[in-house]
Amino acid sequence: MHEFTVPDISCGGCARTITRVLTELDAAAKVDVSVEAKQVKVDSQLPRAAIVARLTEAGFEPQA
Ligand SMILES: [Cu+2]
Repeated sequence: MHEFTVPDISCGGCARTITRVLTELDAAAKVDVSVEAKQVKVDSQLPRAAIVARLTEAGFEPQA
């Protein structure tokens, strides 16, 4: 399980975008986005760096 804090999450649309791009990257991924907490939980075998790169590319850079 990978957890990220993503300050740029502001609404359900952001959550849907994040869920979409990550499930495109790994169809088996389970993605849980909390808009209020600005947190993303990803249950996936992908390396953390690959998820960070994809989130950043989509405009949702995780906090270091
Ligand atoms: Cu949004």
